[in-house]
Amino acid sequence: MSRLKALRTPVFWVEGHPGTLDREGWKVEVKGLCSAPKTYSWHQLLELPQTVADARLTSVTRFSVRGLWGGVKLADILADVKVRPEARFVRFWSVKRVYDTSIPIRTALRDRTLLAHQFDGEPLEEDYGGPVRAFVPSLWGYKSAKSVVRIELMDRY
Ligand SMILES: Nc1nc2c(c(=O)[nH]1)N[C@H]1C(S)=C(S)[C@@H](COP(=O)(O)O)O[C@H]1N2
Ligand SMILES: [Mo]
Repeated sequence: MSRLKALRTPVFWVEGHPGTLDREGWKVEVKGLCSAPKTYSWHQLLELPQTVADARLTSVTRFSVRGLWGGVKLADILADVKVRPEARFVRFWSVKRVYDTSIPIRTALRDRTLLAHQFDGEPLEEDYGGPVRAFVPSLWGYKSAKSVVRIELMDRY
């Protein structure tokens, strides 16, 4: 059993649980205000520098969970796609593209803002936003979009 499951943290999917997702076939498209837009395959994401953030996901519903969130710094991805100076917000789109949420670029560039695919060294399961989710510990949990398929760089909210 994964540690998140053992902790029995609440599982939120306002758009409905996505079911089983294809980890190996996962793709994350990065587009918008950048000079080198790119679609990352699962393996390309794993080839980027990996990091671990000891941090807490905190929901407005009064639960929080702290652990070692593993993944890629969003800052590294933004540098890789050559984010343009006029980009001011980063918008995440979840699988099925019903759930989307945006964060300011300065928050996106923080050290512990990740595209996360692990918790305490274990792969994230679908319940918790696997294969890969946004993890933004400096903002409320609803900004940490689960099962991200697209990241859009925008000049306004
Ligand atoms: N796609 C999607 N992502 C989402 C949500 C959601 O409903 N759908 N809920 C958000 C909210 S409100 C919180 S608190 C966290 C909860 O993460 P968890 O479901 O892994 O506990 O996910 C966020 N990401
Ligand atoms: Mo939440």
